[in-house]
Amino acid sequence: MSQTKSNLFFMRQSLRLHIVIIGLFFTGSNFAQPASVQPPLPVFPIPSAAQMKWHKMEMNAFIHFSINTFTDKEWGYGNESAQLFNPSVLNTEQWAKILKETGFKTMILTTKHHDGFCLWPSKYSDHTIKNSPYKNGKGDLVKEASASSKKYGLHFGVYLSPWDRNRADYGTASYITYYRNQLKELFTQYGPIVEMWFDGANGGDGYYGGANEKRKIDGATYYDWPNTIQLVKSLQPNVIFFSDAGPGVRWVGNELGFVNETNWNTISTDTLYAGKAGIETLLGTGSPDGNQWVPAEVDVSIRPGWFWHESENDQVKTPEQLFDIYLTSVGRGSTLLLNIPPDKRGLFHENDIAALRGFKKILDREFAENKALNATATAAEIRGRLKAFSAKHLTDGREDTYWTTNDDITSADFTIDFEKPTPIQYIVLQEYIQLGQRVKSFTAEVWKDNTWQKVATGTTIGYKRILKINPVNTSKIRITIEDSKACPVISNVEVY
Ligand code: FUL
Repeated sequence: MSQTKSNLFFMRQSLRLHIVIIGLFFTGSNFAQPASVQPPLPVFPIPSAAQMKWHKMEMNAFIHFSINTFTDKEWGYGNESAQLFNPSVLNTEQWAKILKETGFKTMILTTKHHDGFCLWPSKYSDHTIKNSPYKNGKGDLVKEASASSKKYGLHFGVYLSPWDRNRADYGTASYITYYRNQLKELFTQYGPIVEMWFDGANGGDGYYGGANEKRKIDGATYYDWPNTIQLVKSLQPNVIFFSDAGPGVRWVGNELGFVNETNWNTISTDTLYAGKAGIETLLGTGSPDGNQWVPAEVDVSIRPGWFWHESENDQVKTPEQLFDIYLTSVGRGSTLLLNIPPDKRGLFHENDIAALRGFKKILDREFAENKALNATATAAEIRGRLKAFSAKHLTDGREDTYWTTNDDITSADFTIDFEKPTPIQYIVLQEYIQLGQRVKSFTAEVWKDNTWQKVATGTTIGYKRILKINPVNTSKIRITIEDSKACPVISNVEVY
């Protein structure tokens, strides 16, 4: 081939390649749009990488286990003898194995509850497991729990109660140093910790080293959280902090297993602090104009109490109740933190195990086959008419793709076509929250009797929204985003 000919050949080839690329990018009919259309700009605030990881966990487990397990109490006074802590056949592998099997991603352990007893041999206290009969004082339950979590592929988290009814110096500055020293131990000796639970509870009275009195602290200032958080972050930068006010995740405002149907991951934390009166409602909804990304975590116990009590063995939530809780937590865009308290033996009780397994069975049954996967999805509004933003990404089963519209659109719909009548009962929607939470209201319709029939209306979507509708046979569904803070960005739709 001569030089000129070969140049021509390459030019032609390159032109062809460009046409193919441009063709791949544009959806058929509107070939004339500019190729410069960019993804939508984020609507701030947006989740951090660690928060994003937390959203994807969906179900985590809380383990309340301590001296209260042996005294049949919910809140120990702080004067309990360490000798009382004596589980007979404790096995953290049993906990981890069951949690893994039933779909949980993290184990968060109460390393010290309000009574002050430490489940690890802290060198800063005598009120610890080292003065208990467990393993003749040689045991370290934080170590065992973190090792079992690792073995079964679970993340590990810790709860360390700021309120300490055992310590003589609770309420003074030296207690804050003590608390921080304990955090240093936890965050340097037990591997990666994904979540740190700062409990805002403070009931006032306690043993306090023998003072037996009522002590109230100023929840807004006493703990000096910014510096405590800084300290922990310097040891493990990716840890998510739970407290009423975050900054990683916020309390949901109740312990009943639900977040509000309108659930914004955004909230302004400037005026929030753990224990502040009357903030429950706000915590349950968040606010659309909040200046921080602090999603709500739904903490609830599988039993009436947080700790195990023999008298509650027959009050374990049923698999159906747990599934309802799943729908009002994960199904409303939050993460579920379900507490399963081991019994005096140091094992999950048989009734709790049966409930967890039953719950998992319901999940597997109800969400057995995603009928929307790879189904035809269409939308009139597509950002720049580009394939990169087309409706097909709603059903491609990928987390990193999405359907979105031009910037000036805040109301738009899309349709998912199953091609033949299909029985459905659940519609799952997910926003691409990496670009911010946007949707304010939407409706869902099904095609029935040759017309669109409304089956659900909703407000926020967020990380995930599961709509449970009356079972219906339909060949297609239509979702209309009625209102949105900015152009909607939807990453996933599933139908069961
Ligand atoms: C509350 C505590 O007072 C309960 O005992 C329990 O630990 C729960 C998760 O948080 O504030």
